[in-house]
Amino acid sequence: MKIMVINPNTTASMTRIIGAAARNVASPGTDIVAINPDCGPVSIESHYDEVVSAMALLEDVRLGEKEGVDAYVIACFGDPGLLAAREIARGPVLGIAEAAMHVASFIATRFSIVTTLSRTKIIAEHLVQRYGMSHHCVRVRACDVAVLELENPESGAFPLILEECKRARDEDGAGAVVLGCAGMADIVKKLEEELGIPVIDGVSAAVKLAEALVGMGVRTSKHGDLATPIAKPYRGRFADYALTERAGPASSRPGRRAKSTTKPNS
Ligand code: 2AL
Repeated sequence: MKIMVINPNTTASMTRIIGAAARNVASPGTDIVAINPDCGPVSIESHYDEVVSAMALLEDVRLGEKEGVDAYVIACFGDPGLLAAREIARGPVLGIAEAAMHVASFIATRFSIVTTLSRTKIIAEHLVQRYGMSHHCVRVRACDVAVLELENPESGAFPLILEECKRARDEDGAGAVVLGCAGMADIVKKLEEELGIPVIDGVSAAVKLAEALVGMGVRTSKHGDLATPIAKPYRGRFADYALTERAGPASSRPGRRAKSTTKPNS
């Protein structure tokens, strides 16, 4: 099966981390296509970043539908464009926040989320409510490290994240920690060794859930609000986003996607 893992920000080095995490858990025979768009914010840390990044993300889903992608993972903890992507995809679309929270709820009665900035903490708190996870998520914590600083060895990000994870374990009584940024996917094992409790990375969680859903033969429901959007003209710069009656997504503009880091895992 082919799973498209979309990092909706435009930082290719983060896409490599995300792709590696996805391939690390993918079953033999699962092709992970890890990509990021070439237009949009370099990191996603606000509602505004989320909306702008969702536009390019939806273009990638439209391309994926033409290429026969079986499932999609939106690899940003705000799950930008999740429901819109579900409207235009046949197969399952998983956001890493929703996937991680569900996985954490299976293995612990209470979990805390450790995310990047204080403002993204508020966005994550809204997601907890939207996903019906308020009874499971005891607290959302921020380590006040910007997304791109996660990749900077000089930033001291790891000790700050570890400190918040320890507080989650000791002060919140959390049985598991959910990592609140796709850019943290490469530190899961190191954190687990230090903490001694499960640490859930949404990229891994979403890939395994996507494999399970595709394996079960379930697809995104096209009854109700997730049906293909009603065809209508879009005006001006967004004309190409209009969906055609027959085939759903219209032809996508070529050349908008950043170079794919496709590598079938063996
Ligand atoms: C994220 C993420 O996962 N990727 C990104 O650019 N921003 N989320 C976050 N809470 O910082």
